[in-house]
Amino acid sequence: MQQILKTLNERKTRGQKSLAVLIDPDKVDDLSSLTQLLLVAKECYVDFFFVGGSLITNNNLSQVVRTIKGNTEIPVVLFPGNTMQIDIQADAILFLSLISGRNPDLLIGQHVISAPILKGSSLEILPTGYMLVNSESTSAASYMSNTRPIPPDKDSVAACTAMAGEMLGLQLIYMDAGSGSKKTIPSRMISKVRKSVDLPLVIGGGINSAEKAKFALEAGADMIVVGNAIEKNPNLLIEVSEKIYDFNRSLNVH
Ligand code: 1GP
Repeated sequence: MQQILKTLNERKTRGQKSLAVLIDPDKVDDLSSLTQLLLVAKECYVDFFFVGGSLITNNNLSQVVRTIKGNTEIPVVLFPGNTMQIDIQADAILFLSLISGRNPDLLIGQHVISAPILKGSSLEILPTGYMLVNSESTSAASYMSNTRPIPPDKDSVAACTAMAGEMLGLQLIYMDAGSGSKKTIPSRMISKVRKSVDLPLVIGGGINSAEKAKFALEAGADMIVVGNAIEKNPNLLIEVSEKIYDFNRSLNVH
């Protein structure tokens, strides 16, 4: 059953915002700091954990997923950098089609490889139009994907890309400035994409303050993803989740 997708669509209809915390297994050096973060997350309004990264050089994806599942009820969504980042203990997987790029392997190739494993699993599949937006063509995601991101001033390109993704049947649009990016996705571009498609819109990359989270939410993000900055400052999780809470409280749906 497409429970997460259903939830996201219902929330979008109500204008309710969601927060996803990204855990990059490559940056989890010791599980005690992860457990600490999970304690904070349980007290905050965290809706999802995204787990994944451009490159996982250690072997602890499975352990990270198990630790989250063992300590919280918050759903775990895989955000895989490649087909090796599949763990069936998770609840769902972003089945990413990198529609901002022109690398066939990331538009269909990796999907073919992972399809039989995913089909045989109980993971909820979330078909996602993934769009990299960045002025630096040297971000880890751009380099690893061998694609050029959409330039941040090309709002129409972003809107048409999202529209095409929607027409192809994708169920979510995820616009990402890249982990740790100095610049977030411009509000103007978020608004333009928001007006162009009816799908839930996920925004991430470089959100390192409550203020930036607020801008993305006001511009039309249904969900924001915060990773890098929380690794550096776990208190930020409290501040960002308060912004989500404020938004949702004004709708009377928190
Ligand atoms: C990166 O969108 C995610 O793919 C989150 O970005 O790590 O910069 O928060 P940050």
